[in-house]
Amino acid sequence: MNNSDFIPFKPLNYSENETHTWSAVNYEFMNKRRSVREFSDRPVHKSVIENILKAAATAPSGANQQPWTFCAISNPKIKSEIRKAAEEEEFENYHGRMSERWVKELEKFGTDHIKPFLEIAPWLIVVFKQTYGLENGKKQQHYYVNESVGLATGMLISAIHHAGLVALTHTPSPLSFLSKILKRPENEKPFLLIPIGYPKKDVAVPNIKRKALNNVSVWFE
Ligand code: IYR
Repeated sequence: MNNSDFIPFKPLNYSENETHTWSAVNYEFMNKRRSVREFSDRPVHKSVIENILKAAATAPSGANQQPWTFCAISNPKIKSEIRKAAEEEEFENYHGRMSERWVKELEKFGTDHIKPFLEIAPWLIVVFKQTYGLENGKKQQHYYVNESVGLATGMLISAIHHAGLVALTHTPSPLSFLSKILKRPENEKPFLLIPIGYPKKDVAVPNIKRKALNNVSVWFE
């Protein structure tokens, strides 16, 4: 390998027992994460959001290009604008753009086109994918953009859960209104809209089950 700058990697060096314990502890912890649609308006300090975004931005990415931009919004006027635009799109979705079957499948989640959480949650994070780079005004090809940004978003929702907060990976569609409201450059496309905060007191979540391991894995030993 030429022109490489390598540094020592510091492994965690767990014992077999520790590896087992931590894998189990983490599973129990991750299994407590749920998407929440009703938020408290309790504020979350900016430093918490900064830490969460720093954690997300440690995700692996194609050629380490880190092709993501996270917009963190607490400004009430911008949140209202986003809510208004999202509800306009979602109205069309629930009244014709989604198939009847799709709307029926969503019934168990109790969703509709009205999205108060976009104003109530103290923070909205909009994840943008950079379809290409624009450093020093020069276009740079990006690789595996969806995979990279999907990984970063997974780590983002895990970081939110670690902080004891809740989130919704929200998908108003199409998302292009976010580029306009947030005035993002042409190389960035909106990927997901994620309200973050504390859950509303005594909030209930749909009684859904995770698929069993043997339904989601195939083993070749
Ligand atoms: N984007 C709409 C509809 C929706 C679609 C799916 I698939 C969901 O899992 C949940 C909602 C909305 O946000 O209401």
